[in-house]
Amino acid sequence: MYLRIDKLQFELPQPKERDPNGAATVQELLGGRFGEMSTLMNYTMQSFNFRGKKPLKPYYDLISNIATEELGHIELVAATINALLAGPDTTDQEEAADPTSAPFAFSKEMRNAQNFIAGGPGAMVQDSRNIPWTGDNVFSSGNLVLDLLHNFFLESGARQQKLRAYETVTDPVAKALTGYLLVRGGVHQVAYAKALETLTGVEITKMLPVPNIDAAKIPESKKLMDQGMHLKMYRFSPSDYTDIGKIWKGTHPDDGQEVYVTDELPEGGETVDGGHESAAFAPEYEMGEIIEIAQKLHSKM
Ligand code: MN3
Repeated sequence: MYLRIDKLQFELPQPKERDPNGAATVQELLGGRFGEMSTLMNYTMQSFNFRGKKPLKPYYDLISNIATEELGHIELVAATINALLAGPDTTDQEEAADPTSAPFAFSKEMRNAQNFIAGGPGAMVQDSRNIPWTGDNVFSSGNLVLDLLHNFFLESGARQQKLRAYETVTDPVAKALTGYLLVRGGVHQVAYAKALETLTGVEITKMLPVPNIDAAKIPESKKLMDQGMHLKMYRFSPSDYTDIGKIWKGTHPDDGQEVYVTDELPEGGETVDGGHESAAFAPEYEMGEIIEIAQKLHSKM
């Protein structure tokens, strides 16, 4: 079962301006083949299907625990897309409330009009071509070595695409997100390499860094690496998945520093509130009326 904490794993800056095409690029990191939906559902399904949870506990613990972190990553990516779709609150309320005006007219020129028409605006479970994420992106073979090899490849491809997304986006919120995900994805990539080494003896970490990204050259990533963010594996459970440290140990192949497991949760940041879009009837009723209804419900309890 899952517990849920109403925070983002990482504090995102405020967006500078509404940037729906930037949001369309970031959609690749949510619903693309190498996006966070894919890492989440691959590791989740592999953990559900895992054979030999007791004898192979360190591997089961590792895959399950990383799956939980990925759940927080889709939350972060969705928050970034929402921040880019909304921008700072500059809506002309009078124009927005007038149903004969066209406050969303600008979205006709945007790559993903569905973010507005279906989302109100909001993140969609789609890639940067607006194609929905599919379960075909999940590989769960029942063969542990093959699954781990797939996961190492998935994280490697994901890092490549995160870097390209970083090179595409301009808003600070999208830069911060991609910088963060590059560092955390790097942890997962190294973890699967270490897991494969313990099982097969093949020195997979010698293939790193692949792709050859020096994350320390990316300011948003470097700031986090200076804090040791690339060295720690969070244990997302109060008392379970205790054997991840049997794999996540030794040195980091990039800089030789000791890696470690921590029971402290990420400091995190506030969730993003999309606010009220009168033009989209989202949420229905005026915000003031909704607050009034909520207060009435609250006083009855
Ligand atoms: Mn991830």
